[in-house]
Amino acid sequence: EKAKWPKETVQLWEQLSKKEANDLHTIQKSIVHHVTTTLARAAYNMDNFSAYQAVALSTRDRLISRWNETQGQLSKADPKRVYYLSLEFLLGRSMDNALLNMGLKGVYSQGVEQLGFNMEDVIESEVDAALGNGGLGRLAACYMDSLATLDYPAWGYGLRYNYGIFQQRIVDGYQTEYPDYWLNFDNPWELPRLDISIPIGFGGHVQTTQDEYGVTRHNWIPANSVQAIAYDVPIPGYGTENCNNIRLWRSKPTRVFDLTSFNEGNYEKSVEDATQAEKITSVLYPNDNTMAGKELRLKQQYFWTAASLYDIMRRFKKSMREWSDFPDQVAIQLNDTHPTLAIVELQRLLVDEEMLSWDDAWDIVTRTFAFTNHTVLPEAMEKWSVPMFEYLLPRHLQIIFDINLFFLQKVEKKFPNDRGLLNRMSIIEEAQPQQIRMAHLAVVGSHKVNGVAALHSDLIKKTIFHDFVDYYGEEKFVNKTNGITPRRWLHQANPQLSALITETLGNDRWLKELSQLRGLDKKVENAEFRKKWTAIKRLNKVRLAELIKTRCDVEVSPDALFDIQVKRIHEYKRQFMNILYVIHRYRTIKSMTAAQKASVQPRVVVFGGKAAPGYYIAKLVIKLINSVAAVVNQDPAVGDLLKVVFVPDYNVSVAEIIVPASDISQHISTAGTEASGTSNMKFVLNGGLIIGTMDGANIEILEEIGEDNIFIFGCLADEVEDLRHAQRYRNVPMDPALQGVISAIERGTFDDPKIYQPLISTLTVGKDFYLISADFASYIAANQQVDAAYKDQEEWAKKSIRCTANMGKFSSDRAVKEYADQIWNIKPISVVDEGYLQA
Ligand code: OAK
Repeated sequence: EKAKWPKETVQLWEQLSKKEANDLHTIQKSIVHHVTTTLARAAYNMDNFSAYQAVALSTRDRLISRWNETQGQLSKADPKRVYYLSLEFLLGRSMDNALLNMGLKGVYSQGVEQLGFNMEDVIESEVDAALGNGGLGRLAACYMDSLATLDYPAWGYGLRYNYGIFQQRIVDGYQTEYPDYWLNFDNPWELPRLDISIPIGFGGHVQTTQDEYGVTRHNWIPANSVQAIAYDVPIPGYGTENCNNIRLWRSKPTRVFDLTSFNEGNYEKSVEDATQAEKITSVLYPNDNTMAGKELRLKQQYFWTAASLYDIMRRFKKSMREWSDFPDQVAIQLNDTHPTLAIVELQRLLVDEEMLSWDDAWDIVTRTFAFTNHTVLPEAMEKWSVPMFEYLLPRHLQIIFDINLFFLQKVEKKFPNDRGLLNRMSIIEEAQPQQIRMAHLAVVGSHKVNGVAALHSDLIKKTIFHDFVDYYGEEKFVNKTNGITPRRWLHQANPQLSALITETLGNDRWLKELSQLRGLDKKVENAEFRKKWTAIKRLNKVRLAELIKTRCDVEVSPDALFDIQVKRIHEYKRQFMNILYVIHRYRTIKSMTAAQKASVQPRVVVFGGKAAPGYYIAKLVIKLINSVAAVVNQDPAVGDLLKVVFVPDYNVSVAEIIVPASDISQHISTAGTEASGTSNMKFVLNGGLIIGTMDGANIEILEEIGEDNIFIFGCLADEVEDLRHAQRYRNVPMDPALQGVISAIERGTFDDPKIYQPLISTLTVGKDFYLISADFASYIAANQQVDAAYKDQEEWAKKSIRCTANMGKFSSDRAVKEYADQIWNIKPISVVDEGYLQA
C-alpha cells in the first residue's frame, strides 16, 4: 500500500509518527489530555486511581512508540529470536517499572506533583498483574526484563487469564480465597490484537490416507475449535530504546453461537459451547510445585502452545527460508514441562502439514527446543492419562507413541537387553491407565536440559534424569543458576539504597553490570557510610511497620530485628519449622526472669505467602501462625521482645515493601528440595542477611558472600536419605526442644489443639519426611547466632554491606547471557532511536 503513496504522503507519515518529546510540559499535557479525552473526566473530580489511569495511558503511549520502533526494526533485520514459553508471567505492577526503565520517572514525578498528586499514591493505585504462582512465574518476568535490557530479540508467550492468582484473606486465622478481578478496570499495559485470531482444534479423529507415492499421511480432523486472540504486553529494557513483547492468548468461541443448535431451538447448548471456549483462559491454576491433572489444564497447555507455534511459524514463513533453517532462526525455551506439547505440535505441523519426512522434522524439532526443569518434587512431575489425552488430542497421542518407539529403539541399540531401563526411560508409564511422562518427552525433544542452581542441576542428573545422562552423555545437561533483575528488586523497590550506591560508586553502571557493586566493599570500614547504610534500612523497616499496622493491625518496633519468611506455603519450605521455633522462643522468654529478659534480642517475625486452595496441611500452617500470633502479640510478659505477623495476600508489590526491610530472612527448605529459590537473592541484594540450609542457590550465595555473612544450618542434601532411613528404622527420638513445643500446642496454648492434630502427625517419629526434628537443634543454634551477631550493630552493618557488594552473580542479566550464548545461540541487536517530533 505504502509503495503506491506519493512521496509527500509517505513523508507526512514519517514526520508525524516520530515520538513526542519528553519535557515536563509535553508530558503534563499528555496526562491532562488523557484525563479530559480518554477518561472523559474533569480535574475537580479526580482521585488517585484516575490520576493513575491518566499517567498510565501517557506512559503507555511512550511504551508503544518504542515497541513499534523495536518490532519494525527487528522485522527488517530478521535475526534469530528466542521464544520463552511460560504458563506464568508474574509481572506485578508496570507503571513505576516502565518509567524507571525508560528514564522518565523523574520528569513524570515532577509533572504529577505539580498537578496536585503524590506520585507514590498514584503508583500504589495500580493492581498487580499476578499471572503466576511464585518462583517460576516471577523468574519469567525477571528474564523478560533482562532480555529487553540486553537488547536480545526475544518474545514471551503465555496465557491471558481473566483471573490471576487468587486474593488471600485471613478469616478467623484461616486462608480464604477470593477471585482476582485484575481486569475490572481495563488494563493499559496490554495491546489487544483483535485481528490476530488463530483457530485451535480439539478432539475429533485422525484420517489416514496414502499419497500418490504410497506414503502414509495423517490428517487430524478436530471435532471443535476455539479462537486464540493475541494481547501484547510491551516490556521496555532499562537504558535502551529496545522494547520486547510478551504475547498472551485469550480464548474466544469460534462463532459466538453454534448456529445449528441455535436454529434447532437449543439456545442453551449454543451459549454453553461459547462459555466452554471462554473458560480455557479463564483462570490460572493456583498450584505451585504440584500437578492437578485436570482436563482444563491440558486444554490450556495445548491451546497456548498451538497458538504460539502457529504465530512463530507464520513469522518464519515470511522470511522465505527453508525449513531446515528453522533452528537457525528460532530458539524455543520451555519453562518447565508445561509447554512440552509444543514439541509434539511442531513435529505434527512439519510432518502432516508441511510434508517433511519424520526424521527431517525431528531433527528440526530437537535443534529448536531446550528445557528448564524447576523442581524435583515427585508430586510436581506432570503426567497425563492416555485416555484423556487421546480424547482431546488423538493425533498428538499417535505422534508421542512414535517418538517414544523410535527413542526406545535407539536406547535398546545402545544398551541391549535391559528391559528395566526401557521401562524407566519410556515416555509412557505402564500404569492403569497409562500415563504420559511430560518430563521424559521434554528431555527427548530438546537439545539442552538445565536445572536452576548448581546443586539442583547436579541432583536432576543423579535422580530423575540419571538414565538419560547415561544415554545422551553429560553435555546435554547443563546448569543455569537463576537470577533476579536489579532494576525492580533494588532500583525500584529500594530507591534510597539505589541512590546511595550510585552516589558511592560515582555512576549507575551497576544497574546494567551488577558485579560493579563490588566497589562497595571498600566502604565497609567507613563508619560514616555504614551510618547512611543503616539509616536507609531503618527507613525501609518503618515503611514495612506501617504496612503491618494497616494490614494486620499490629504495632511493631522498627528497632527490633526483622525476621522474614515470605514465599509459597509448602511443607518442603518448612514454614512449620519456623513457627515451631517461634513457639520455642516464646516459651523461653516466658520462663525468664526480668533480668534475663533484659538481654533478649527483640524480634518481629513476619510470614507471608499463599497456600494452594486444596493443600490442607499448608493451610493448617497458616492457621497455626495466626493462632500463635494472637497469643504472643497480646502477652504482656513478652511485650516487644517478640511479635509475630502473617501479612495477608503476599504478592509482588508487597514483596517490594518487605524485601528491603529485612534484617534476616529465612530460606530453610530441607536440603535437596528447593531447586533454587530467588527471594534469597532479592533479600541479600538489599543488604539483608539470610539464615538457610545448604539448598538451591543458598549454596552459591554462600560462595559469593562468604561464610561469615550467612547463617547456615541443617543436614546436607546427600545426608537426607540416610536420615530418613534412620528415623524410620532406628527409632530416633524426637528432638527434645521440639517435643516441648509440640506438647505446648497439644495442651491448647494456641487455640483448640484438635485443629492441629493432622499437622502434628506429620512429625510422628519415622514419618517426618522434611526432617524438621533432625534439623531442629541446629536451627535453634543458628537463630542464637543471629541474635548474638545482631547485638553488634557495627559488625552487622559490615556484613550487610558485604552482602550487597558480592551479589553481582545473581543478576538475571548474567543468567540470560548464559542462556543466549550457550543454549539459544542468539546475539543482541540494538534498536536505533529514530528521533523526536520537531516542534
Ligand atoms: C512451579 C510449578 C511447577 C514446577 C515448579 C514450579 C516452581 O515455581 N518452581 C520454582 O522455580 C523457581 C524458579 O526456578 C525456583 O527458584 C524454586 O526453587 C522452584 O521451587
